[in-house]
Amino acid sequence: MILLIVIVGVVFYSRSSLPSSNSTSDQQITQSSPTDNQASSSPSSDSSMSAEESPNANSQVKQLIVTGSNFKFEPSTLTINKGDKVKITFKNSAGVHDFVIDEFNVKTDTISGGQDASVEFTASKTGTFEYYCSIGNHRAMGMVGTLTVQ
Ligand SMILES: [Cu+2]
Repeated sequence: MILLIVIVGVVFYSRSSLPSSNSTSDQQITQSSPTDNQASSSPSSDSSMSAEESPNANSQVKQLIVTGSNFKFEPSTLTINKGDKVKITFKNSAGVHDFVIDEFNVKTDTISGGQDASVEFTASKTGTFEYYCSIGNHRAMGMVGTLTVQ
């Protein structure tokens, strides 16, 4: 009886120890695979970061389009951030107009309908500034808009 119990005990022990040795080898496999993934994924994430940086560097100039007509600007409000380099393309759809922001020394040529003119400036200060058409009494007739630098 004692011998049988010992045999059963040995068999049971060896069976229970076998799966445990298998599971440790499984752990080694699963431990090594995440490090392989990290090693392979980190160079790809680096390359994607550098790929994102170069378009950002190219798009540092903020492009805005303002359309002018008799006698309004569209849009009549613009919002940019302090420090932004801004390029405003003034598209004149009808009449003879220009586009002026006194505070940033912005003034396009006077252009007629169908033409466009662009100006570039850096929004060096925060506040709300008026852009307007300086031709005749156009400003008083509604050719004004508000530029907000936040
Ligand atoms: Cu005008």
